Amino acid sequence: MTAPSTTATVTSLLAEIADVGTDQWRGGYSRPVFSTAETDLRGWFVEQAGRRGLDVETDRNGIIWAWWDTASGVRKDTVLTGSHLDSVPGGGGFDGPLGVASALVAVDILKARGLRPAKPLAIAVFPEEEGSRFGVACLGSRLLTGALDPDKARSLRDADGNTYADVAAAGGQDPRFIGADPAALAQLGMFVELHVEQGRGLIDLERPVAIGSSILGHGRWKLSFAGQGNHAGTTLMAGRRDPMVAAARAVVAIRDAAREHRNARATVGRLQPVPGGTNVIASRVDLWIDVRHPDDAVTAAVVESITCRAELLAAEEGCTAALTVESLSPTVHFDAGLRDTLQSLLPDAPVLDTGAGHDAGVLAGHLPTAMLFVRNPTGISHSPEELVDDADAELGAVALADALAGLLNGPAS
Ligand code: HGY
Ligand code: MN
Ligand code: MN
Repeated sequence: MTAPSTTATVTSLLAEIADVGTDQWRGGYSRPVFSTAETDLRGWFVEQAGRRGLDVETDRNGIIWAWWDTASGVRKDTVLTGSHLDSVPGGGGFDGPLGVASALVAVDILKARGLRPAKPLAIAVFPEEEGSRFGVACLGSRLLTGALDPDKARSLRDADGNTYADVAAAGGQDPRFIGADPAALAQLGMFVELHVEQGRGLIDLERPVAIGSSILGHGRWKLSFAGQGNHAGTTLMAGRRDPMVAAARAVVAIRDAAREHRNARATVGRLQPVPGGTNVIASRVDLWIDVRHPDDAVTAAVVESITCRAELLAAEEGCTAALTVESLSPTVHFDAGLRDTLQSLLPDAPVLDTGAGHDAGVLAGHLPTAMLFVRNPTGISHSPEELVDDADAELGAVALADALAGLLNGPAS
C-alpha cells in the first residue's frame, strides 16, 4: 500500500466538517436528512468532488453521484464507492463521513498513481441512511432500488409531523419524481462501501482494515400503548389506565424476549409519551423497537414474543397495544466473488460480519456489493465515543484505493 502524494488526508477532510452539526445537548453530531447540517455536508462533498474534477449530479432521490468518467464517457460497469453523511441523534463523526472522505482520498491516491480507469469510478452519497428523521433506514438506496414505495416515502412523517414530501420540496428535491431508478442502477457494475467498524472485531484481531462478509438482518417496529389521559393530581392510583406504566413494563419484556434467543438483539432507544406533561397521565405512549438476528426466522420469533407480551401487559394495565412494522432488512451475505477479489487485493485484511445496517445491504440485492471496515478503537458507535485513529483512517483510504484500482482494471463484472 503506497501512501498518496496529495495534501488531503481523511483526517484533514473530516476536520473540515468537524464543526458541522455538533449537538451541544446530546454530545456528538445530529445531522438529520434535510437539516442545515446535512445540507452543509452535502455542499461540502459537492465542492470536494468538483475540486477533484469529478462530474457531480444529484438525482431525483437526493442521491449525490460524483463521476470519474473514462475517455468514452460511457457509464457502464461502474465501480461505485461512497456512503452517507446523515447521522443518528448524538452520533459519532465517522459513521458515514469516513466512507465519503475515504472515497475522496482514494480518488486522490489513484490520480497520484496515474491510474487511467478502464471503467468509470463513482462516489455516491446516499441520503437518510440512518432513518433518523423519517423512520425508514437507507431511505435513499431503498428508493433507488424500488425497495420503498414512493407514495409511502412521500407520506412518512418526522417527529414534528412534517411529511417527507414537504421537507424534500423545501429542500429543493421534487417529491413527485422519487422512486425506482433502473437506469441509474444499469450504469453500475459493483459497489464497495468503506465504513467505520461498529464493534470490536478489529480491536481483537489487531488489524486496521477488514473486509465485510454479511450484514445482520434487522427491523424496526413501532409499539403504541393507549390508555386514559388525566390529571396527575386528581386521579387516584386505583383504576388508572396509564400507558406509560405499560410501556415501561414492555421495555423490560422486550429485553427478556431477546434474551431467550442466543445472538438476538432488541433495543428500545426511543419512547414518546403523548402529550408528555410532567403533571399529566399520558393518553398514549409510542416506543420504537430495533430487533436483529442472523436468522430472519428468529427475528420474527422475537417480534412475535414481544407482541404477545405487550398485549398481555397492556391488558393488565387497562390499556391497548398496537405494533406496526416500520422497516425490515433481511440478513445480507455480500457477493462471494467480490469478497474473494478484495481478499486477493488486500491479503492482510480479515473478513468480518457486521450487526449494523448499510446502504451496501440494500444494493447487495441488485449488484455485486462488498464492504471494508476500519478499526474503531473504542468499539462504540452511534455515540460521541465512536473513534478512528488518524493512522487507521489513512490506511483505510489506501486499502480502498488498492481495492478500487484492482476492480477498475479488472474484468467486467
Ligand atoms: O442502524 C444501523 O445499523 C445503521 O447504523 N444505520
Ligand atoms: Mn452508517
Ligand atoms: Mn449508523
